[in-house]
Amino acid sequence: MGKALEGVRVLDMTHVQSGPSVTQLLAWLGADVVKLEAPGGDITRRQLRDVPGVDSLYFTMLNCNKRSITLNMKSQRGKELFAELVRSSDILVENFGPGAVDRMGFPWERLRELNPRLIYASIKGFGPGRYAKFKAYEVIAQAMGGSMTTTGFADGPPLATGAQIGDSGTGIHAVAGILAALYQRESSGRGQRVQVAMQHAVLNLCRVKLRDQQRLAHGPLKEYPNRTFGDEVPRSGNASGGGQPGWAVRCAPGGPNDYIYVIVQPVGWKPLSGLIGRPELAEDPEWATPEARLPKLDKMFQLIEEWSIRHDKWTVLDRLNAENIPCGPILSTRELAEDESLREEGIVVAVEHPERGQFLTVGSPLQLSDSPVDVRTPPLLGEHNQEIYAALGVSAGELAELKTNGVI
Ligand code: CAO
Repeated sequence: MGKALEGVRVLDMTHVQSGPSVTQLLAWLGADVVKLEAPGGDITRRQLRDVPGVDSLYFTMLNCNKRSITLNMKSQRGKELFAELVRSSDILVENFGPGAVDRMGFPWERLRELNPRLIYASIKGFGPGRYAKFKAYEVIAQAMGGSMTTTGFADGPPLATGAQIGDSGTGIHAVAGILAALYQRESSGRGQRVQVAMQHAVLNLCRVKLRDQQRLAHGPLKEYPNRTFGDEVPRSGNASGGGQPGWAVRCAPGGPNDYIYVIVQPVGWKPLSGLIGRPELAEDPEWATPEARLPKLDKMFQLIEEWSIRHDKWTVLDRLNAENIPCGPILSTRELAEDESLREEGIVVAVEHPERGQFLTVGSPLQLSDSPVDVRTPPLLGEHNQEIYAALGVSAGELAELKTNGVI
């Protein structure tokens, strides 16, 4: 079967996480992704290494299904070869610090001159305003995009979330922009510039918190567990913060991940009150309606916890689901890695790597009926130098010379 992006060529100058997450998804959608690295390689090949001398999991989990070439962009021959690669690519993706590609001698004007059909996508920390020149990492984007201020408990410090919303979250936004540009090129015949800022992407994901910021002007946020409100949205612990109240309640035997997140929809209260052994609360006017429960959500979840703490989270999951009550046990990373259902669904995937052996990765969350994904091992550094440069007309002799001179 073919692939959605078959025939699309991506020149991938990305590194660390945000950029590689973009090109890995494009590769899974069927694009031919050529990762261009400095001769020393993407820094993440060496970061957080678990096996000495072998590409780290940081790298292997973000660079599947790509080919790898090395090229020193600061050498004259490197710039010439790069220009050739740009001519034969549909998409260029990069996430260097601000201005790095311009300093290499390839501002957008030059790139579009080389290839008017090129889609040139960049991820930066920030948009073109006052923060434009700043570098950014995951948690910086969380700090400046509305996530840290709203994560945690009211009496504690702002917290980082484990979900990589600044890096991979931005990456997914960039994929959307790139695919739209590819589609527009069908009618315009022209490529275009796609720019995504990590701060913008995180703020987009924190959209509901900006909603609540405006609601504050009209009084307290009643569905928040907080007792007092100032003029900023407070951190609200594990509250859902949405129209249906939710909380993480403890389960047996009380370990760090023995919790289940429970949402109490209006229809859920009757079966829930029966499950927790308090059937009378279904009819009690003090408890029967969502409005009656709203001022005492903490008490409500305490009642639920008095029941849940007597059972393990899997039993609680079954019992709640039997009553159609939305809930989710807190799954540890070990439980996720071992989850048979996730393996069968192809989202937790075992991949064979030539140097490290088998490793686990997260497969593609995008499932297309006519474009199946097969996750393939990431490339070793420069693994495809020979085939890619030969296709550009570089002879075997010159290739050896380029290697000796540090151009590749
Ligand atoms: N050949 C020669 N030089 C190369 C090269 C190549 N193939 N690829 C990169 N380089 C050079 C760049 O030209 C740049 O040199 P100059 O600064 O002299 O122009 C240099 O490598 C460093 O690039 P950088 O600024 O991207 O790297 P850094 O380690 O200093 O910063 C990061 C890393 C992530 C902070 C920065 O890239 C950034 O802000 N990126 C945008 C935001 C982003 O994606 N962050 C995600 C981080 S993951 O948590």
